[in-house]
Amino acid sequence: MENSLQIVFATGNLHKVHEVNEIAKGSGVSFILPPEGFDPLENGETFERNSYIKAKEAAILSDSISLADDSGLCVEALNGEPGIFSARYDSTPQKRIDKLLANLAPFGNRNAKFVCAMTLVDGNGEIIHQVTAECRGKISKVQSGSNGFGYDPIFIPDGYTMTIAQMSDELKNSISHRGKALRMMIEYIQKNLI
Ligand code: ITT
Repeated sequence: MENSLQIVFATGNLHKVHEVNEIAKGSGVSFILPPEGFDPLENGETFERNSYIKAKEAAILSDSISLADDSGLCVEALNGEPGIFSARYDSTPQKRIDKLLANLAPFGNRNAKFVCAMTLVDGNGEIIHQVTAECRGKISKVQSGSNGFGYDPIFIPDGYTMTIAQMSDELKNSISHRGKALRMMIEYIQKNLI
């Protein structure tokens, strides 16, 4: 591609980097990991704030345009939990799934949504653009599938009868919170930055 832009993707989660590079294929935008030492203190109270904190830390470390994703699963009957604490709900991915299924067991309402906030900052950590997207669905009674990561084995998106972990990467990326957010962000980047 004639015009292209490499952006630091401010995360320690390799699944996210893999997904965003798949989603961005052919767009002229690609993503690389932040430099060593990237260890932001995610003490914001919203997905938007935490994505800004991560993007800013990566930009200052790398002196380069950076994008961060802060995401999580919000369960209606649990008043939006685990929400911004999705990665910290318990000590391992399997324990987090078990805890969520146990906490939700007494409830008939299994509605939930994945949320993804993305913040793009310049090399000084100043915000260039911010987007938020959702993927709505339900929490399954039992886990199934092994693709993806995190809570994918217990999330059934609206309009489907399988969990995200039973989907191909392509299908997940076409409907996911991260796919929707990144496509909006890439549209902005293509119009304004390359
Ligand atoms: P970074 O902060 O380094 O980016 P992280 O995994 O800690 O990595 P977050 O703080 O944004 O990222 O927490 C996101 C958590 O929400 C993630 O660890 C999963 O538990 C869950 N999550 C987010 N997106 C998901 C997805 O597409 N599929 C399944 N679970 C997801």
